[in-house]
Amino acid sequence: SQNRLTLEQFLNTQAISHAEGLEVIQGLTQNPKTLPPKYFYDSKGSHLFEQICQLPEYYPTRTETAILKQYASEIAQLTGPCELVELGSGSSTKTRILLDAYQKLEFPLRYIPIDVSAGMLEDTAQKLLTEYPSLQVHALASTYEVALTKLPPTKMPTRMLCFIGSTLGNLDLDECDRFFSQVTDTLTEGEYFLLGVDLQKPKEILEAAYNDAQGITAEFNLNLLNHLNRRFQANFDLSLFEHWAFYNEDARQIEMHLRSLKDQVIHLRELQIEATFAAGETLRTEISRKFELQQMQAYLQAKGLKTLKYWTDSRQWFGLILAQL
Ligand code: AVJ
Repeated sequence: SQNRLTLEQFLNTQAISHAEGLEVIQGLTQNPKTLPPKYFYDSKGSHLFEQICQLPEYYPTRTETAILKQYASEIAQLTGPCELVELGSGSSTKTRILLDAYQKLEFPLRYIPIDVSAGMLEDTAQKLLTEYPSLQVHALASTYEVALTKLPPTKMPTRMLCFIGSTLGNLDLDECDRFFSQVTDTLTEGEYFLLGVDLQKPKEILEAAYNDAQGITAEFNLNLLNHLNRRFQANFDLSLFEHWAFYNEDARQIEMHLRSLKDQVIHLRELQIEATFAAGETLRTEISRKFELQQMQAYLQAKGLKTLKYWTDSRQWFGLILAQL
């Protein structure tokens, strides 16, 4: 299977480490403190996220999976043979549903998974190669911003860029605008974009999904501090912070924060900075925006991506949109 796998790493280059160092300094010294959610996904964080996807309260994965199972063959028929490029591929569990559909139509299979967790990326790629004997994988260990500038040349008639799992919800409006500019610069006319988005729904359902009874989401949130400790030689004590997640109804977004339980000063040796937390002060680790299908289509349209078809579940909890540049 060796010649069917290419793995490229764009994470620990000097330029990227430098940029991320600046990003963390900025995030921890500003008021309010925030960090991008990509820092959740060290290898432990990626595994905790896989556990989150199985939680009874966490409906998005289950709901999107059901939509994909129902409509994957329709998607494959609409696009015809194409390369699947996926941003934030993780364990590629939902992608297998798409691969199965393309395989069933006897289309050649080529997959370009992109993920910030290099360990998860490589393990997943190896598994996929044994599960799909004709599959070619070109994996990129990278953030999606960098990956979009480093995509390998297309080897098939067309491409579909998959951004499923409502990862888009992690981006604020400015980041979203910049992201779509990059997407439309990267794709060529006629290529496809598959988007999965979590939809607006009552607050109680949303808040339960981010405050699970088993405390896995809390562990996932707190693990970001472990990641920072290792990566930047910091001294966060996880027992001195608590998980806090709520639905901000005005902004239509879940917010996840880590709240300091006391006044404390954190040292980040690698960055040569100190971050001061007052008791009760929070570090926002993630926003997870909740969308409206019509609005999202109008937004995509304004970005030059026209919706070919969209699908949802019977409760309209999650949406899947197939668009074309
Ligand atoms: C992977 C960004 C879609 O926002 O629901 C799950 C991440 N955070 N539980 C989400 C997450 C807390 C997830 N996304």
